[in-house]
Amino acid sequence: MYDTADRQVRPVTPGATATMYVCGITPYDATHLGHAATYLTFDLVNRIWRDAGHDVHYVQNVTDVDDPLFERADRDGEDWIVLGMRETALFREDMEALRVLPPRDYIGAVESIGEVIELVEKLVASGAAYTVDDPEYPDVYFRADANEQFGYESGYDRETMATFFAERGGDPDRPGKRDPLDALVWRAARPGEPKWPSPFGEGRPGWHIECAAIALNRIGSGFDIQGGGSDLIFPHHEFSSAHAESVTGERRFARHYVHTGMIGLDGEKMSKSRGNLVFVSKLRGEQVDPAAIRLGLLSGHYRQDRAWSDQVLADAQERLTLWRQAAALESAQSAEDTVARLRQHLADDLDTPKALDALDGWARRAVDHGGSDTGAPSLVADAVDALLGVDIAS
Ligand code: 5CA
Ligand code: ZN
Repeated sequence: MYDTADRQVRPVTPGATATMYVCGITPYDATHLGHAATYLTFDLVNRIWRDAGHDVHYVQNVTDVDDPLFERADRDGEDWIVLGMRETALFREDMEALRVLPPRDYIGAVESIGEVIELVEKLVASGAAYTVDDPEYPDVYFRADANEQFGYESGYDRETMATFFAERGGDPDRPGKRDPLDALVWRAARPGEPKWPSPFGEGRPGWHIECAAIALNRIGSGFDIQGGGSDLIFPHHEFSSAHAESVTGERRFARHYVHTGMIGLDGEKMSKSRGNLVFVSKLRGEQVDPAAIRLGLLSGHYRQDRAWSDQVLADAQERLTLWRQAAALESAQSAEDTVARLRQHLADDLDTPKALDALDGWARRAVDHGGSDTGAPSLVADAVDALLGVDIAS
């Protein structure tokens, strides 16, 4: 897999139990195809590991305490907890429809406040975090310079960091910070905001610390893969790693940092702020086969920013029909080679375009020319089911 930190493709080498943490949704709206593409990517990792005989400990969070939830709940006159619960339930239904294997631990921020507080206490005790001098709102910040290796994950220079920090939830202009890049780990309660008691006063967790705490307490330091979209490279993954490394004293939180490209529509990244969303639940409502959504999203390489379109879906539907036709045959040409190639391509940084091509080749030939191997159609169907998560058996 390509590792963002080392900027190269290198082997993932898990032990008997492979470990992965993937950043989950912020549940204030329905799951769109960008989210889906990211979780499908890590679902392939999960499936490849299982196919190779590993036990997999997969952890995912839900950012169910955050500004977008409060804003949406306010707008709609709803309880933010109820909003988060409903959207999380819809997300899980969408993932189930797409046949994404569920994580072993699925943990909300609401459930992990105690863990966050413990982690912040350690950071404060070691001097890695400090309280700003503001009696009204004594927020706690993590020092960007707490670890000497800071910056290794993104590899960004200071200017690029400053840009992304400001764009992606950071607060460079907050008075009282020692460095504009210092990251919020505990936010003192503002009027009307949800709050929990803590040794640093009532408040709520910052964002990066949530993922640091949830991962650290379940799969520890040095786990195999930290995953998410490329929009999480900085500041989110840089800081969640830095928080964790600061308490463990180890230089590297995750062994691989894996980031997916952004799915776009009409030339722009699919995002709630742009409003150009295609929801998984909407497509399901229109009776689109989830297997076609899945194949459409897997038809491009996961690291590539790429566009969703009606054509992508139509091509996927056509492919699915061909594969199902082939899988329904009494017999076909032998398929051991095809299955071996499927495994090889997936093992090569999840090269799904080549994997799908190999299957197209087998299916086209099977349908056009047939063959005498009676086990081949079900062999392919089983492999496609297990490795790609697509059910083509009739
Ligand atoms: N709750 C945080 C992570 S801790 C969060 O980023 N939530 S999210 O709902 O905004 O995004 C969930 C996941 O979907 C993240 O990994 C994000 O990188 C990914 N994502 C968001 N938009 C897209 C997109 N257009 N294409 C691909 N992945 C996307
Ligand atoms: Zn996260």
